[in-house]
Amino acid sequence: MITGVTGQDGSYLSEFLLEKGYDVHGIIRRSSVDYRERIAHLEGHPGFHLHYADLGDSMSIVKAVDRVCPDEIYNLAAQSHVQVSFDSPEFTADVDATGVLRVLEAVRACHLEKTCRVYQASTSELYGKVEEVPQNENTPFHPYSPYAVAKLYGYWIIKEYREAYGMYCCSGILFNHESERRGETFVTRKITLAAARIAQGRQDKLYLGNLSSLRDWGYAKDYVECMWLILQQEKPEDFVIATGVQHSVREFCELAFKYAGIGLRFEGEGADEKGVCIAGPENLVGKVLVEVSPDFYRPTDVVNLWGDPAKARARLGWDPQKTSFEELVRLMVDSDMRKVAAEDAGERVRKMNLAEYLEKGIVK
Ligand code: NAP
Ligand code: F7E
Repeated sequence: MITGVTGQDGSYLSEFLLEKGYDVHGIIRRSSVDYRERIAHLEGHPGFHLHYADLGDSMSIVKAVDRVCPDEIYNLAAQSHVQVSFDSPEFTADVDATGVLRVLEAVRACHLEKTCRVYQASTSELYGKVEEVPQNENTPFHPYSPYAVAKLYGYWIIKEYREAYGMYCCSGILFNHESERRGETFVTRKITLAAARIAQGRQDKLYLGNLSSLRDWGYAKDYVECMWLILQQEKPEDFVIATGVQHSVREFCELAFKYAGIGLRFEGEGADEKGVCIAGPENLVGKVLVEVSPDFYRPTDVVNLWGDPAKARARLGWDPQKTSFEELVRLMVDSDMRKVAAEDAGERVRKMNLAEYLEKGIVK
């Protein structure tokens, strides 16, 4: 069972488990618009099933767990946007903290605590205002946003149920992982989409917040394998999952624009820093393409995340360098270049259709 199946990780994990021959039961919540594009290609697969439930509604979770009787639960559902957690702290706490408790209690209510293993999507945000660099499983936590504080509860309640009830439940402390399916308001995807749009003349400028923030960015497709590996160990334990390589938002931006065919040079400091086009299409050279907008600053920002994946490498046999930073940026930019080009083609078709409809008097 996967909660958060419609999200970036849920969609990759579903593919991974289906390939292993699992029956996958995904939890979805009702929405007035269709947000299932990440899993649309899986619907209809004989091993793929969907159930309505909500992490804020304990009865719905109990009913889903009772119906499915899962061997493994991957609890990926969350309000996962750190900046949004400052605007909706209570909702974030309900889903990201109490939601974890609801999943654990559902397992107990269905008497599955001896047979059902639970994976909890913990996060490097727990290290927050970091107390050491790089961070490993023994680094003290210092959460620095409502999101991180909620996730800290999730981490501890998983540990508590492991010790109190002997349940096989553990946390993967995952550092940032990105992909072509990353939500469009996370910084990496915001950058790759903007680079593709600017390169194709569809956007003038990109506004970002803290360019100096440092992250350890990996590829989501590589990370879902670790979620599974963590649940296959003899004893339940927590693991840090990271690449062990750190880059700034500024570096991500330079590389993404380079892969989109645009040379960028950053000039100035703080809120006055700007990314100027120094190479690429003639009409762009000399123009400011990236600017800082304090709207994207956070009340407290986590600025130095760098993971030490030694335990995962040694104990899970996992390769943290499977996809390099350069490959990650390249595949995200390539995907967005195609996406933006397809949007163009779609718009051309719509315009052609409109012209035809106008001609035939179907629309006025
Ligand atoms: P994501 O793309 O934002 O997906 C979040 C998922 O949670 C979506 O399927 C969403 O459903 C679902 N969800 C939200 N609120 C819910 C609720 N009340 N009830 C049921 N489902 C709900 O996140 P992601 O990047 O895949 O991350 C997966 C998990 O890993 C999250 O818990 C996140 O906090 C954690 N994490 C992520 C990273 C990262 O870098 N990606 C790193 C560390 C930890 P809708 O589609 O309906 O909104
Ligand atoms: O920000 C800075 C921002 O929103 C990264 C989630 O998956 O990973 C993710 O959380 C950094 C921050 O991810 C913009 O201030 C600058 O320092 O892409 P992000 P995040 O906050 O690290 C962790 C591990 C999770 O667990 C979360 O679920 O980039 N930044 N300018 C910006 N960030 C955004 N979003 N937008 C900007 O314009």
